[in-house]
Amino acid sequence: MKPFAITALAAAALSLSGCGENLGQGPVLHVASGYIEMGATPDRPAAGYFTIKGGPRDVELMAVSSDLAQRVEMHETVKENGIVSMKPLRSAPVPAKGELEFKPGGRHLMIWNINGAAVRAGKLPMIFVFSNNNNERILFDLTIRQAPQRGDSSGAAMDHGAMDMGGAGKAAGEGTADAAKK
Ligand SMILES: [Cu+2]
Repeated sequence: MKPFAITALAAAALSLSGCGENLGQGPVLHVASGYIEMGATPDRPAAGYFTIKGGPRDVELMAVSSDLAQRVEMHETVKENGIVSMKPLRSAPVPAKGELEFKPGGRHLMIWNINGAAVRAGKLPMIFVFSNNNNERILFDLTIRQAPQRGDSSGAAMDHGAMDMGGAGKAAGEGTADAAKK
């Protein structure tokens, strides 16, 4: 078992140096990756997904925003009695040395009216706000992808026009957007 343990340690060290930061000092809270998928039509919100790696302590992701989008909300997709709906999230936990993932079919960002220049550039600069260190802010560019053209199930899962919104109060804006499109 010893040789295996040593190999695992070496691999861990390699992956740390691969990040190019904080060698030997333990984990640092950071956004590891992420992308945005545009809505199926221009009047629909885009969806954002990302992975955040936790630091030495548990923290909460309190908000995500962008100067180049009209509005950004954190949502959670929930399935109850076979019915899929979305609920606005006030915050999301990033466990110490763990990971917070926003991904299709789960937690996601909804992003309205992304600036056209950002869409053409293929990336949206975003601000992630955390509960630690007086609301630490981390800047990260999310890559922008076009909506999938096929009607596959993962795309359908993010078709918010077809979903019931939970938490009616905070979701009123999205209802308005949907109504305007009809
Ligand atoms: Cu949503």
